[in-house]
Amino acid sequence: MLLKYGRLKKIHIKLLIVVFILILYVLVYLKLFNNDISGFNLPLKFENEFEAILGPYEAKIIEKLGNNGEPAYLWGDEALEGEKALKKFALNTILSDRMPLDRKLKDPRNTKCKDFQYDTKLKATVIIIFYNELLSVILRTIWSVILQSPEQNLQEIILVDDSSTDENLKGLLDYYITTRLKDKKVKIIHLKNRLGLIRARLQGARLATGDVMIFLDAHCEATKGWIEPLLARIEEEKSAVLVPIIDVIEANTLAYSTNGDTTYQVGGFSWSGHFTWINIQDEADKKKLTPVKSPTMAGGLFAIDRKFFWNIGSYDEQMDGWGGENLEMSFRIWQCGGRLETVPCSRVGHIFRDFHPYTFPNNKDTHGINTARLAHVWMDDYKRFFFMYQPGLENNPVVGDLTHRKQLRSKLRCKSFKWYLENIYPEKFVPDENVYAYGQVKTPFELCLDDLQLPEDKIGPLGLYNCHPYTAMSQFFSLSSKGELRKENVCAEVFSSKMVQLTECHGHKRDQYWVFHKNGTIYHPTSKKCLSSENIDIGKGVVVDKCKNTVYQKWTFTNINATAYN
Ligand code: UD2
Ligand code: MN
Repeated sequence: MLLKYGRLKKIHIKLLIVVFILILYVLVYLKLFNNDISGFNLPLKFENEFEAILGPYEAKIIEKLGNNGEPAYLWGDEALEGEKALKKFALNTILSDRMPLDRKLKDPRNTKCKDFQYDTKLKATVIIIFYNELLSVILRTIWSVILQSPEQNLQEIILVDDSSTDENLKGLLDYYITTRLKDKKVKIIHLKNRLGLIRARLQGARLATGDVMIFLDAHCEATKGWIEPLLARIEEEKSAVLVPIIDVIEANTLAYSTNGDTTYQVGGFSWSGHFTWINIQDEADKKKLTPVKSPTMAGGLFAIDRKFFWNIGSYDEQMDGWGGENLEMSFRIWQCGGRLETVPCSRVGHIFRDFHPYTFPNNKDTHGINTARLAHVWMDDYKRFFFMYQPGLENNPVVGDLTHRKQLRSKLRCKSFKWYLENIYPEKFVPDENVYAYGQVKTPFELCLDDLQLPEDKIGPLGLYNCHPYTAMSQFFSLSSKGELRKENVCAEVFSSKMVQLTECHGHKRDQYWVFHKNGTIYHPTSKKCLSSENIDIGKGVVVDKCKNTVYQKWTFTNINATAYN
């Protein structure tokens, strides 16, 4: 008995040791592999080195350069270097380095905004994420937030370094914060692995303690009075997610430019899954200075109640890299009971770059994959249009598991995408709803109307091409209930009484009015001519011609509603 007891004791001890070692392993593993934050703790010996870099850099700043948001220029060699930098980084980095980090900007708001009193005590955590952004640009973003936000409304600024490889963004930035931004409530975390902007924002959000979180790209400048109307609106309506008017900071001269103080646009989307700017539809809304409904948001700059952010499903954590998260969040907010609004009295500048100055790991099309995820979860049957652009992603395992997001949707009892379209974005054109006819538009020779790969924001000829054996968006046209022969945003219009161009739809223009006859002609009443493929080479634009009832003027649509014929 005794012996047995002794042996048991030994086994216990051994077990304990094993468990202890296991725990140790887990701890070491977590420490090494998680994306735990590493706060900064500068080795003192580096301090002198950092000062030796920062001192001369600060001494070279040119006073009043870019003051009031005016366009700024450098001379001689630096001007040339600036041009090169613009080509390389889509940003004049040389100019930014010479410009004061706390430059003054004009107040871009509508003057009436200045009369509003916002009495809000809410505190915001401003979250700024970055990957290899220019140090001076990041610092200008931070300074603008500090200088333009009332002390009582700013809880903290959290910087999230998405594992940048640029050395300046490690020690030097930390050093700047400890020395130049002491007591300014600025915190920084350096992620150990690159997580992409969506998960980087989530990491920041997890540390936030303010009532409200405001996300900013790392190349922004906040202007006077930017934060108060955002906070005041959230105080009044916790489920309102808000975007400021996003002004343009020009990448070459860093000029702060606006569309004036009365006109601005809100967010829309294209069926290919891209964010677009759209005009406000409601005339009364156009004149309002109070928050205005926005169907979607651009994604980089927005304010949200912290608790509401988590309750409504934060972000889709399986979204990688860049892109798509903004439409996902926009649809989710509207469909699940929130509101998305643009606040015209809050304005923030953003440097719009012509290309991404960074690369993505593994060259993945993260925008496409992320959008496929949101299409599956939020767009119901309407996802058909997106997948016409991206057929390769429809059933592709790269899109990943969607169970959690679908569960979220049912848990929150979110409304359908149809509801969203009908109630929030009724002006959005649905290519196969409320139209006379849609699909491929064919000649008897198996040639089809084709947009000839016209970019979404451009105008160009209505082309002719070999019909594809599958439904491609480039050959998908609709004859709308208004008699437009159109794609998403462009309508066929007759120019110089012969040529047919795809140009922005106007809704009322007679030049964009077509009638489809039972005999297969597509008639243009204004010119009294018919759409014709006669003598048109493949890859060229079709024309209108005297109506002759020939085979060249015969067209068929894949789908026709009975009401189509006049
Ligand atoms: C727009 C948004 C951006 C984001 C994106 C879609 C605006 C003004 N900007 O593109 O915020 O919603 O659409 O996803 O609405 N970054 C990382 N890790 C990365 C890549 C980028 O932290 O792997 C940072 C980057 O440094 C920047 C921010 O994410 O601060 C947004 O990136 P961007 O400025 O290149 O995106 P943008 O403005 O073209
Ligand atoms: Mn940006």
